[in-house]
Amino acid sequence: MEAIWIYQFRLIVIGDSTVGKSCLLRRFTEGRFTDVSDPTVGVDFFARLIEIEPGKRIKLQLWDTAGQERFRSITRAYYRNSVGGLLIFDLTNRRSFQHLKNWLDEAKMHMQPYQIVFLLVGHKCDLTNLRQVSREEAEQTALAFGMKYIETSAKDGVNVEESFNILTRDIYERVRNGDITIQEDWEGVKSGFVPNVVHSSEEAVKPGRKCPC
Ligand SMILES: Nc1nc2c(ncn2[C@@H]2O[C@H](COP(=O)(O)OP(=O)(O)OP(=O)(O)O)[C@@H](O)[C@H]2O)c(=O)[nH]1
Ligand SMILES: [Mg+2]
Repeated sequence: MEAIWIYQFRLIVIGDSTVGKSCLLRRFTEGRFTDVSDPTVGVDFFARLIEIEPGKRIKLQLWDTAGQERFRSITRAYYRNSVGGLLIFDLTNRRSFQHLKNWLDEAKMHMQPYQIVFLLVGHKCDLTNLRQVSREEAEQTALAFGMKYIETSAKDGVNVEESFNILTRDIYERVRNGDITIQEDWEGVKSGFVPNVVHSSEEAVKPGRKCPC
């Protein structure tokens, strides 16, 4: 029997305000982009299924956090139950790149005793003329953090699918090889939902036959 989804992963999206977290999530879950996007208040929730192998789907629960400092006490509660995260900066805003280490330290402090698999994302790659961080520099930072790196644009739809796919596949591999285990008091990974078994035609009551009950 084919499962509707074999695992559910909870992912958190973090980074400075205005780097484009909500737009990236909206593009991924709703396939649209808007130039006007209100700052997130506290935490928003998105969800999507992705197919990891033919017939095998993973449900992603996506927590979109506010980058603004005043919401930090709310957002930090979401690290502990996340298995993966997108650590995002804006390629046209050097300060958002310089703040990455602070975001990572904050995550490490609040995810204990669990681990989060992160992907570093350089966002707004469509704004090539305004770029303030080179690909090489970002790749070196990702290496130092022990993460993969990708450049995305919600506006042009560049690498949006790929970023979530890379992170989901990384987590999936770690679940399969036992590096990440499902635990009762942790929401990071849940095992799948399988619909009720449908009786085969042989088991079904045939017309004219006596009811087995
Ligand atoms: N050019 C360009 N602009 C983008 C892109 N993604 C987002 N933006 C713009 O960046 C601004 C901020 O986007 P948001 O997604 O609201 O930023 P955020 O990171 O969610 O901000 P907070 O919720 O305050 O943490 C908006 O004006 C978006 O239109 C992109 O890929 N390219
Ligand atoms: Mg937002």
